[in-house]
Amino acid sequence: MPGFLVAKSGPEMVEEAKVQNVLYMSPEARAAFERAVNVVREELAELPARDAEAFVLRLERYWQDLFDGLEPPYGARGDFAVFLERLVRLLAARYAQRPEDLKALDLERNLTPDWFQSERRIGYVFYADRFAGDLAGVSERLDYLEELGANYVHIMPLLKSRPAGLDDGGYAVSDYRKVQESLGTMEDLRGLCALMRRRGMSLCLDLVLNHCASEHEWAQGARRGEPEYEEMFYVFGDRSLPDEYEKTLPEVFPETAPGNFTPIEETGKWVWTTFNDYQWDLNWSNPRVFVEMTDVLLTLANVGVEVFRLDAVAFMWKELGTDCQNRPEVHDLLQALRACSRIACAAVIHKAEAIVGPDHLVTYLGTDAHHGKESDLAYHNALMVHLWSSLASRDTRLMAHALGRFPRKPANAAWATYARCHDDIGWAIADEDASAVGLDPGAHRSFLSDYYSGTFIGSHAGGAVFEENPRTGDRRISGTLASLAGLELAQETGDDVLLEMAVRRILLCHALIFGYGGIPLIYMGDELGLPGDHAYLEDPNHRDDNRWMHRPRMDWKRAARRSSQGTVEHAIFSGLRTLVEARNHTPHLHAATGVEVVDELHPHVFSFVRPHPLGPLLALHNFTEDVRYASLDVPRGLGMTAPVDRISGGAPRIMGDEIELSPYEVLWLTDAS
Ligand code: OTU
Repeated sequence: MPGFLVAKSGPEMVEEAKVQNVLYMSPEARAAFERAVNVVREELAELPARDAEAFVLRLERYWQDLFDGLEPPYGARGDFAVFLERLVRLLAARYAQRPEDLKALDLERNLTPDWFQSERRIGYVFYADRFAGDLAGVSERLDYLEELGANYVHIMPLLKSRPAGLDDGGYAVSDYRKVQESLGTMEDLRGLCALMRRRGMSLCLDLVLNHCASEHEWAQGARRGEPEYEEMFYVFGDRSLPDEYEKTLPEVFPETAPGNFTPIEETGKWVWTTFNDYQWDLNWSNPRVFVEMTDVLLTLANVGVEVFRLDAVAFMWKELGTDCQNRPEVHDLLQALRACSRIACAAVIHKAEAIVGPDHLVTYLGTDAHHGKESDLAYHNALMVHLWSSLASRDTRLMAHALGRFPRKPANAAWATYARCHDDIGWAIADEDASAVGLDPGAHRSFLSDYYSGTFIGSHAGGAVFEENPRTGDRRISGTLASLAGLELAQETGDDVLLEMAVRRILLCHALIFGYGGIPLIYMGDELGLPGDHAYLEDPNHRDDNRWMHRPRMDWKRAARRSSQGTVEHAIFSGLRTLVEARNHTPHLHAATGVEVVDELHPHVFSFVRPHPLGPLLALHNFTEDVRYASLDVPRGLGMTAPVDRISGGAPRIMGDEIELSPYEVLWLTDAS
């Protein structure tokens, strides 16, 4: 065995080694590792020696991460060693079953660990049924994705969900080992993954690990009152503890699913349900849950899934007297889970779905001891929120202030940037950020809700309020990109100027998420300005959840217009294509390059620098429908003597000492000299 143990000593050296990711093993971890290796050798005896050795190397490389992640939540248990052994056997067994082509991919990804940070990685997100009918239909639409430039493909929840209609868009999974029948089979999924892989596309799949459906076999066992299944959830004999917890718990769906606990009809007990009453929170303090979900993850990885979107991770650990979100143990568990993937299916990466306040967001990419070890990707919720805030106020000072003081992310991780998603928009703006630029935080959030639900006079937006919470005053917002950007209103009223501005706004949204760093996610239909879907009101399973208004069906007739000049579809689609081309040829936009917000340049032009060894890139975004002039001092200060805009390929328009920006124009300036 290669001697990886670093020859350093003393507690400071150890701390340094841990933070620097240098291979270090504590004596406890080393002892456990020696035991694990014996188990592994036994389990992998049938494999070619080189394969077994590769596994052992990965096990050694990630052992400390795994150990450090599992020790805090489970280390005090008497059965910790037994649990570790069970987990290691599982990792080895799933690795042994991993198909040859995926093992080759593991190697390729080990050689190119920054594959997902590349400026050439572009995401597209859709529901299989709404986009193409089913998985077979999706495989026939891969040309469309390729035409758009997408190579990171997130297909919304597609595993078997609860039978009776209401399933939260697939986020109530009743069987993690089956594909929803109406979409196809596990074999179809395997085939689709292989097809995509050949085209250089990676499939991202949701892994809903905070909860499962009330119809899942584990939940069924709990309903029968069987202790081993009850222990996989948070089950209470009466309301006393739930009432204690409720004192500090927020509500995610206050209108449609108030409270956080649901009675179990069969036993008269209570079960924790953060989301809907049919979504039972899994009890991650029980190591069996960890083993079961890891098994699910590795099994799906062996089918060919490359990216797991870990749903609602912020809620995975509960502690009385807290809001039961973002607990330290969540980060331990996520680090351990990622170590499992790195060991058994090295190609796989994890994306944390934690739609949390700005102070917590970056912790999901790993901070402090978790630095660089937690999730490879996380949604940049704050960027999305400030994008809409600045578009409404036509003022970028709050955005520049908030993003300017945003903590740095680890260099080996990346944001998933997006302008909107399948969920609502919650105004996650820190009070102190709003106050710092002279805004009343509550009043500003309230303005944004008025603006995007279209009640603010002069608003061009046509969204709707989602799950109003009278207790907190929160009014989250639903709506398609087209409706929030004013395209729907422009088309309804035949207002050409509004139409032009809306198209420009849509392109600005995309330019921002393309330039800021990380994988930009295009939500299906936004590449064509597809309007919202109001038919959801006629579907009894959807009508109480207006997020369905922004989950439309693909309109392939409209899509066909993308090649007809003069249509809105052409304007947006070709505008996006231009951005894709520009991005593909701009190495400055690799996610390992930092982002430095330029705070003082202009109150209406959001600007940032991507400092790169090739020279800086300066991105300017005019957030208004007026022509704006930004001082040349900033590009000059960056040493640019002959700035060129990488989007248009031409020189920017210079007026005296200023750069002219047309309404909603975006420039990516680098120096051509
Ligand atoms: C996620 O949502 C999913 O994206 C939603 O579609 C599901 O309804 C939900 O989980 C339950 O599975 O948990 O960490 O504004 O952003 O519910 C954040 C609320 C989540 C959503 C939130 C989110």
